[in-house]
Amino acid sequence: MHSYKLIKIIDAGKSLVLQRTDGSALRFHSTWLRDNAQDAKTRDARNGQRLITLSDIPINTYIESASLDQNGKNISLTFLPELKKVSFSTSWLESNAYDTKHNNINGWISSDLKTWGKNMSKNIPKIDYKSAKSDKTLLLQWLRSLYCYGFAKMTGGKIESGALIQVADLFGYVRETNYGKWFEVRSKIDAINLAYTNLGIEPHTDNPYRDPIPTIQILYCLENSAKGGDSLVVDGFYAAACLKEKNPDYFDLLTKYCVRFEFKGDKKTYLKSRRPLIELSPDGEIIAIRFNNRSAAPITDVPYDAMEDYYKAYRAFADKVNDQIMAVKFKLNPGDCFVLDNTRVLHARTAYSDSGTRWLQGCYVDKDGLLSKISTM
Ligand code: NM2
Ligand code: OGA
Ligand code: ZN
Repeated sequence: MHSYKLIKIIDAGKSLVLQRTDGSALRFHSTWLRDNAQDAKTRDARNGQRLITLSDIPINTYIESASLDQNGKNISLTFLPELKKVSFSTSWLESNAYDTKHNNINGWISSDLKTWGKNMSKNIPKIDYKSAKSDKTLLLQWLRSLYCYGFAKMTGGKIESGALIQVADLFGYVRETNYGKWFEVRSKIDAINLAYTNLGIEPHTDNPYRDPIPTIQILYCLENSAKGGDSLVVDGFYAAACLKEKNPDYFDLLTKYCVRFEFKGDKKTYLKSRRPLIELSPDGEIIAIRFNNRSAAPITDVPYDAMEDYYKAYRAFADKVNDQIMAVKFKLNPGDCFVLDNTRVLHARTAYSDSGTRWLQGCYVDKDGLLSKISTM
């Protein structure tokens, strides 16, 4: 926390400088300050929602006078032509400052997240269902890990159909899709999706053909006596970061061009999307990975002259994602489940035998609910 000693109006009232005791400073524009005023006429005190619109702020708004109180904790401003008086705490200004270093190198990852490879096998974030239900502190810790690593396990849940919904209820709301509120993952004759066979499935994210994609996935085990059928998870952000490190040109290609994903299920289902394999925000943050060989449609968004390199990049990323060193592997027991951030973490399973049984149930949950739960707990 910095301390503040001086406030100065510059640019004929169009901006304000807040001078720190250490010599550094933060600048704010008059329009920005006016728009973010926190008085009862500008913001609703109960829900924090803004009561004014931009057109309520005069286009020529400027700061006529500014003062900092004795202990440097609050500033008071007067805006003209409204003749509006507004105050801010310097701590609020500091935590909302934008006159700071901006990170806009392509491929940065939020500092809230920790990336991982196989080494995470020894300390997978874990909780048992009973503690999650009864101990708020442990639940919060587990939810934070789920957010930070994009993956966490839960053990000791009920061994009954639909129990996964009780896990979803701990932190969010189920996203219903054409697969239902939840879906049965077991080997079926005439499977409408390869997930419903006993074939191995390489690391993938679910439903990239959907827009928006499902953000959280729960895979819950009810039976697992078959031979094989191990589960694997891979941190897609880490895989992308490794690719960028080793071959930045490949990384750029996968972020720059869209691919198409498609899925035709039953007669009523034909889903399509167009997005890059590695999605960046406009300022270069890695925000989502989409990777699913089974539902990738022909690539038509890469120009002829770039296609050969694009495939090289795609292959390099696939090799990374399939590299043993990336994967955390485990076998689920009945009553166990894992939860993952489907915008980031890929999952896979090894093939399994016809002898014995394997029965998982899966569902999707929205990630905004998880973040809201963490913020309000
Ligand atoms: N299931 C299990 O995205 C996919 O098509 C993977 C999804 C069918 C809901 C499988
Ligand atoms: C899925 C899937 C993995 C498994 O249902 O989406 O990838 O372990 N299943 O069966
Ligand atoms: Zn899947």
